[in-house]
Amino acid sequence: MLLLASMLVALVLAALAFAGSSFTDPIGDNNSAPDVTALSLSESTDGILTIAVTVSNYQTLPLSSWVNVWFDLDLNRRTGDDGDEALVRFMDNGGILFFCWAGSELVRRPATGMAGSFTAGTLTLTVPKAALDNVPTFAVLGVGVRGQDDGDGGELVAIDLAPNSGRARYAAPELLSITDPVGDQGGGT
Ligand SMILES: [Ca+2]
Ligand SMILES: [Ca+2]
Repeated sequence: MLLLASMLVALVLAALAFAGSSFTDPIGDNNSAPDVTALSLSESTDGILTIAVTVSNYQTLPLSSWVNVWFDLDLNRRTGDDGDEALVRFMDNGGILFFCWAGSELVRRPATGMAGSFTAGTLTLTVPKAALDNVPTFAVLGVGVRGQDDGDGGELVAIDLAPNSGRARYAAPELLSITDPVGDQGGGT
């Protein structure tokens, strides 16, 4: 396992090194976070939330990037992890990680019933409302994240927040739709 892990790290580092020395990359921006430009959230009558996050700078998620969707389920910034009680994370490999507040920290839970895909610059996530305690009103934050494997769970390199500050409030069954500026993602070129 250790050997496999170190081989993977070596592969990732090699990929990063290669990307960093490439001048033919048409995107040309190897450290940029996904530049979020829109986030929407709607709900179907069968209790499924559909969340769409549009990104301007990537058609597919590059290695070591992910999208976090944070939920402040009690509309209280003083409770939860920096205010939030749930986190749905869509990974560069298409996987979904789900975390819930357990009184003192976020803990990972099965992403039961959740699905996601990132195509043509848009992430579409479906999340059963039951996973969010069926609360009718909550606040949401979408974050495009670029990370780097530091051998200890990764570190953040750059992020882009939508909305830029605070959270966007959702009240069922209204459609929530917000926009975020183009080109305000962090990360060097
Ligand atoms: Ca943006
Ligand atoms: Ca809270």
